[in-house]
Amino acid sequence: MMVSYQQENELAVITINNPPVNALSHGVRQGVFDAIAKAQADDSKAIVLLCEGRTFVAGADISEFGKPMQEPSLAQVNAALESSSKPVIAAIHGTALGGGFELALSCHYRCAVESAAVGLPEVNLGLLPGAGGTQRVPRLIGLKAALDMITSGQKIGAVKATELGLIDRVLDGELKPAAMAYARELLANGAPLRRIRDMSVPADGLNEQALENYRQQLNKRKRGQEAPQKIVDCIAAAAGRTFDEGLAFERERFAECIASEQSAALRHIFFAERSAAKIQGIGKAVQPRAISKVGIIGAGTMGGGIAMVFANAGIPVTLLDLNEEGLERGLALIAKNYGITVSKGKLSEQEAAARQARISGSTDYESLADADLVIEAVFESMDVKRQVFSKLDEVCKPGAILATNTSYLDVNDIAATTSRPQDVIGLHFFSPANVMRLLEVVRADKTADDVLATAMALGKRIGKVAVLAGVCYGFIGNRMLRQYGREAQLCMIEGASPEQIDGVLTRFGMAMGPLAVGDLAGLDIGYKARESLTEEQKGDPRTYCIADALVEQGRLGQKTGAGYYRYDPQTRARSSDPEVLKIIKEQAAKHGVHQRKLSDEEILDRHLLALINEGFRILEEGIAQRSSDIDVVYVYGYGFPSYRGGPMFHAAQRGLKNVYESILKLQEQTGEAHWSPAPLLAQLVSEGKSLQDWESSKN
Ligand code: 3H9
Repeated sequence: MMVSYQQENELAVITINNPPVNALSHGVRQGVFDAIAKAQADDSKAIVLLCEGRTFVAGADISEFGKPMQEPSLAQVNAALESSSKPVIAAIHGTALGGGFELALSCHYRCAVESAAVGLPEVNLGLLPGAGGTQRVPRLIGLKAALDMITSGQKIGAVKATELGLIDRVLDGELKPAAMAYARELLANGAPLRRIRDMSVPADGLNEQALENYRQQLNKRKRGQEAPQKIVDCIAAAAGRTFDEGLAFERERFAECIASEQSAALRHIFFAERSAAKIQGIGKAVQPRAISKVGIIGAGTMGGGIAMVFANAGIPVTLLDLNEEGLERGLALIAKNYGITVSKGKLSEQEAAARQARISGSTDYESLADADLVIEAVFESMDVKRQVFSKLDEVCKPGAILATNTSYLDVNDIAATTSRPQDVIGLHFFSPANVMRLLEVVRADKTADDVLATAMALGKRIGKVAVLAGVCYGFIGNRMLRQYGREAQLCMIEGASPEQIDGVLTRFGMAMGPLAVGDLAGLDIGYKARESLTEEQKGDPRTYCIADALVEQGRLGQKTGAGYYRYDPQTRARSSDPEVLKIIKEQAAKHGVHQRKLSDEEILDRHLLALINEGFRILEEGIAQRSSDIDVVYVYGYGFPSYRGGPMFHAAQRGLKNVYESILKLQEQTGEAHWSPAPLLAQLVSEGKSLQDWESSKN
């Protein structure tokens, strides 16, 4: 039974129990609807609505979206709650999210334990609150606060929510007894039926112009996304229309969102993120190892960032660098970063100090003897890594997990330098490590199952999205990035400017264009890496000659004020540079490339198809467990627009046949070997199968 009903003296209690998150599946909606009807007929005087398990209702059941809706709808349930002739009190613990919070808003009073939070996160799924949220919230807290809450999708803690007026009472003590006492208090005081639908929107001075400004800001913050603008439309409707008209307007906008490709993509990413945490063949029986002390080797930007990630999650860290000065610099940078967060008002001074205190510096490997996990983040050289791992093998306690943060090197080779390859794993963080959400967990041939299980659980604990990858050059993300970067270079030498290429890709929704990213990272990195390669290993000179020419003229990117672009020394504002176009032309002439005008469509297609084709190879080779994992890597690590669902989802939406034929066409036009379609893609197209068909037949 998903919903139970009991009468306890003058109070009726409706309890929802639909693990894991009490989503509003059909059974829950029906159960609450029936219970409300029952409560109208008995001699109870007030109704308390609460949930079993870890949380109040976390929203509509997302897995039911796209299927025919079975009545009663959430709107019908909410109307029944709000029309109840007896006061209904929602009692919240955990999180009341989306439809769950809308359910609570249809009650006459809301109380919550202090640790609870409420929110309307629909925007993260390309949706808007579709069961009255956009109409009831402004009536409670005003238009401006409603806009901020609903367009951000952020959760609001119980205390703050009470200050705002979203919750009426923060409860002391255990949920149910405290909520019952609150209900009895309301009864004793003759509290009225407080129906939000009957309230008017408080005036908060938000006029047409302010609304327009808000829209423009949103356009920047949520570039390319449809749902945020529709949320503004709905909230404006709350001010200008009757409650019922507003509800009808909201319902129509919700229907548009749910049918949109953007929402389908964002829902795909929601479930993709959750399935990424699961490793095929490793069940719940495999217990993760306990991690309560972590060592990090290398106090550079990466090591320092990783140290902050653990300190932020409450885990003590020893940051080791053999170079005393390097260590001091690293610790000072960490202190500076915390200082910046405090000055932005995002962290209290006290909390920042507590986090910083969790990081201690050391120059002695012996200080890692009792660490449960050590992550190496030193210079990307196999010799250096080998030295580090043999040292770790000497000093670390048995059972400690030894991880490398390498981006490209072979984790099997690194593991082989130790006497315990089963404990060695890749943990590939992305820069800046304390900001980027992706964590590639690299499984070497001998990595033990419980080490993998630990890495996935740890990923969640430190707020990262962990994705499993196999060993190959560049793992999932950087291996695909290489193909993408190649197209950026080729498009340039063939005649596209950096602005055109970056413009096309940012309009598609990428967080940054590939050349702006190059300037940010520093063009010298690739240059130095190429220095140690043979001509053959470097590959086609057309794919790096422009970058090399820029570096040789001292244009290393943002840090030298010039790279593919020129940067203002004060503001860092970017502008195009005719000098770069000259360099590109020279290189084209030198390599016998005939320059022409490239269309935006061609540029976009070549970049996306390069990613997708490599994605299929990665999938077929088993480097990624599933296509949705590749999407998660690209969305969380490489700025691919989440509202397009990642490269593989995008490929499926475009149609595999179309993708295949477009790649074939490029192969015919260019004669380039890199445009040979991935065998798996060719196979699926010839068999008329989808990625899903292939994945389910494999499992
Ligand atoms: C909405 O409400 C629309 C309405 O306005 C209008 C309707 C007309 N449905 O995240 P976890 C599953 S839109 C179905 O690992 P946590 C999840 O897939 C919705 N399933 O746990 C996972 O399954 P599995 C607005 C859901 O403790 C399991 O539950 N609400 C839903 O880290 C555990 O999830 C939201 O957007 C769902 N709504 O975090 C809230 N939610 O074990 C979405 C979760 O098979 N949910 N599952 O992998 C969340 O943000 C987090 O799940 C939550 C718990 C914070 C609740």
